[in-house]
Amino acid sequence: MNNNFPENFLWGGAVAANQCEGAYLEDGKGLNLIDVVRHRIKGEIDDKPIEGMYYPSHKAIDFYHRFKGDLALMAEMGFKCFRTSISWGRIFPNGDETEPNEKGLEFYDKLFDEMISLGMQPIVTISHYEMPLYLLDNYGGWRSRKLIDFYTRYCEVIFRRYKGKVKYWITFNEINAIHFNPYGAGGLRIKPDENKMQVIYQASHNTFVASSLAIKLCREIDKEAKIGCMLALSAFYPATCHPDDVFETYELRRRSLYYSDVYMRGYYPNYAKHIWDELSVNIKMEDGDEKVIKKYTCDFLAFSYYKSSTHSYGMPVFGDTGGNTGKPNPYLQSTAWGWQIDPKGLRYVCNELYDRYQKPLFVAENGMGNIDVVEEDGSINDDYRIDYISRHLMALRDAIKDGVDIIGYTYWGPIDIISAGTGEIKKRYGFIHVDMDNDGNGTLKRRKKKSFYWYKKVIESNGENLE
Ligand code: BGP
Repeated sequence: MNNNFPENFLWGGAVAANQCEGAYLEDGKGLNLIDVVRHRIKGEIDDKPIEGMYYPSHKAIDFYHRFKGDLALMAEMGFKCFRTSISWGRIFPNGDETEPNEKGLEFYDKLFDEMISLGMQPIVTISHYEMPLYLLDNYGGWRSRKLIDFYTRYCEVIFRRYKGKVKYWITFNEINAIHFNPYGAGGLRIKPDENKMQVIYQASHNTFVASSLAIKLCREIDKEAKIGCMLALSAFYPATCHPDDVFETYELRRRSLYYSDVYMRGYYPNYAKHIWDELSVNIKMEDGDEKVIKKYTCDFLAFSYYKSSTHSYGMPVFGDTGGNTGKPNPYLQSTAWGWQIDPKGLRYVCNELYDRYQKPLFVAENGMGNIDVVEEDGSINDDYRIDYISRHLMALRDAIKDGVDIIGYTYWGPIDIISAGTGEIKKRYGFIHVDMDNDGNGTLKRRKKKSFYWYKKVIESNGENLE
């Protein structure tokens, strides 16, 4: 078979600071919004950490202290890149200071230097479901325009500091997830008597301006670096061919593409006004906002792809990222967490996005969360994960043959980490197992799974060997 992955294809894996680092108050770090979340799926969010309660992010998998060993394992698999995020609260503990925390900056110097010495390109998300808790408590998160100044100050500091080391930046993780995860993606606590959509769309506008100003800074500071956005863009299908299902699915899909349309094209799409009117949203813009958004668009579009969902007419929820809003797809199987496994959907989405923007795409997340069993001899035979990735990579190869420009693939969770959606570690994605349970007990010992050896071969063969 012909090898259709480009020569410099960026093979690797992706994690996020708040899901792996731990060391939640070390070296001057301030509390992050996730540091007061106990069990994410039950929505147990405290005002501040309560003594005796378990908060998964506090220790996570202790990547902060173990990153050298962990990165050595990634290098053993042959990673060409490693995607992680900077914890904003390590650099600006409260978020509104004028001077950064040197110790926090030093940590990422060490981390990026280590990656580079191992031959891995750092791909860095500036805000991955986090901000200093102080910004949420005192400014209301992204509902406040003041965040634009704090965020761009933070960007300027990290762009200057890591110039030449980081060549790929991502401004926000899954920014469209602000609709189903307003707390994590937008730092928003929405009161029951507020127009939720008003808050979300205004906060989104503030992030658009912030992102464009970050792109401006990045281009001024480091001409070599590329900077992009990142969206949750799993596939979204009508549950039937009934025209009502088809059209409403299309409309709901545009609630996500709204974000990439602004980021990639530099202006609000024609259908935006219709959405705002329908939801009684009135966006407050300042002079110059539209100009900035227009002038500084993204170099590439990164996205996460895990599954596909279906939608039936009349189910009024935010669709493509929040799960099925139609009947389960009878042609697909699901993971233990109910995520419908759909490799062809990845090819579909790659084509959909490339047709629309004609700019390079980056598959920044794709992976399978499952319960893994450690056998008596210590082995972990995760054939289901190998099968999942293998089929998704074949679909990606097909998308490349279709003519789509794809620059990289970072498998989500190359090492077991805390789940963003549920706070569990039992939902494991890794090629590397971490000995820890949902309550934080365990030795944290790292162990290679069968998929570790398999992914190594994939990279070695530049995607030729996918069986
Ligand atoms: C994405 C997030 C990640 C992540 C992944 C898997 O939405 O960007 O942070 O964890 O999904 O989700 P989960 O951890 O809920 O299984």
